[in-house]
Amino acid sequence: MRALVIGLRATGAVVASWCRARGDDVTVVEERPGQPEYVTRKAACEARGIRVVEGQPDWFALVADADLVVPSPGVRPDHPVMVAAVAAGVPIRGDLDLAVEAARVPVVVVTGTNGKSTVTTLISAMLEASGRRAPAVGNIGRVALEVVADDVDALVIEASSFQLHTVTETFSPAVAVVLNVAEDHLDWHGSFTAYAAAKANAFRFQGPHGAVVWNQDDPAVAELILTATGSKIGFTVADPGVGAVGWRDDALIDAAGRVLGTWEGRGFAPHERANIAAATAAAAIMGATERGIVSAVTGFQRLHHRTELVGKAGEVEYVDDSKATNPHATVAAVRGYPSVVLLAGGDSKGADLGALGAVTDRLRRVIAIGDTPEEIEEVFAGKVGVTRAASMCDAVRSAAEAAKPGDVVLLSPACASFDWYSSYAERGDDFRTEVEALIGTNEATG
Ligand code: UMA
Ligand code: ADP
Repeated sequence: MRALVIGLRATGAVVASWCRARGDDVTVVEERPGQPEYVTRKAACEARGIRVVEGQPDWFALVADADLVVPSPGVRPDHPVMVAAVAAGVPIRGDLDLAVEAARVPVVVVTGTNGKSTVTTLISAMLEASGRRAPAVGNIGRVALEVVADDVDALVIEASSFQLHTVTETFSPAVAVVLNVAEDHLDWHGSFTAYAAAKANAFRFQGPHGAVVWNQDDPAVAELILTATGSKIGFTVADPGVGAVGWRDDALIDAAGRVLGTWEGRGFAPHERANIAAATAAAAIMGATERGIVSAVTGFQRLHHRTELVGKAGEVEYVDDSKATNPHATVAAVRGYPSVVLLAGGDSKGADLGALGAVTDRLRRVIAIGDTPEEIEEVFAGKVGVTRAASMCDAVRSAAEAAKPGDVVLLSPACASFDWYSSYAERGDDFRTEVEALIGTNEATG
């Protein structure tokens, strides 16, 4: 097999070595050499007999010499290599497609616009607490192919829409979890229909033996799973019907109608209840014990940059939700608090920020960050006052001035960070730094 791998970063490096190890003749192309640790990755590839091509090659010639094209997740569908492969009839398979086929243990695939990392982590924790080795891999950070040969009992894979775009009919996870579907990555997929279709690939090839865990509270998910061929297990933040997982007040109810546990006073936000119910449904199908599930829910911690408390001054809390890179995530975050000063804005990736209008009743003021504050001003015109910020320092100071006792100052931008930062993590770290500078590190939490 002659494999053509595109991109030499986290995914490309693992895919190229994996293909080489099974005996493929491998070429890997990196269009932007010079990324951190690129030289090391290139040397490791060449030491294994992998050919490395840099810059802009003749894509049609490379594809003509290939039996398989494996793009990194970031390679767009309209990239010349994709166009050339489709034209030449050369199969395109993403890293997750190869990993799920190669896996020797049952696989859970978690997808959705928001909550993937949280739910992937929770399912893994529930299974591990039940005595099963079930690492969390995929878009969450660890390339799935790197662990397919490990001695584990299950794989819990976070799948992005980019990765699901490039799967084929062998992609048949035991469980597919569909958390929610809302506008995101439209600049990449071209339309909401194409984005939703990529999400549906999580269960598209499952057949009758697979199971789909789906969000009963999300009409877009309900519509999407109409085409699912496996069994369907719903989850909800409300009292579940027969066969679904949900909540009765603070009690988590399993698909058999039993109370698994009660978390009174824990203050889970509505979207966290959804995430916990989804993870419970998936973990139970995979053989998690009731004790394992309960112990993981009790130990649940918000992940870094996901509605994470970073400071408190007087009666005002400062919360970092920098991972909210689309309006759906920001709406969920705001609904977790009664009164919010919101820091929002950045690169909207083609999404309609108008969805933020759904939470105006909880917003005391909005501080617009990023290069396109006019997009934020337009959403809230005549509803909530907006202050433009020239920097994160400026934004945090304006937010502190606007906040009243009991308010939450929430960084939940609804946008990608790339106009001001290199990543959402850098944006969240900058917010924390500015909060600490403002209120003093002694009072900052975390
Ligand atoms: N490249 C090209 N040509 C292209 C596109 C990329 O040569 O057309 C090169 C880049 O220069 C880079 C390499 O390909 O050197 C690949 O970079 P990449 O960022 O696409 O991918 P990886 O480093 O392999 O990381 C990917 C995911 N990145 C993306 O989806 C953009 C990581 O998710 C993931 O953790 C990792 O695989 C392991 O599975 C990141 C992400 O931002 C965290 N995901 C998006 C999200 O969560 O919203 C989807
Ligand atoms: P993903 O991996 O899909 O990006 P994360 O768990 O990293 O999901 O959370 C991303 C953002 O979405 C965070 O801002 C978080 O507060 C928010 N979020 C988490 N779960 C949900 C959910 N079920 N619905 C809406 N927003 C959510």
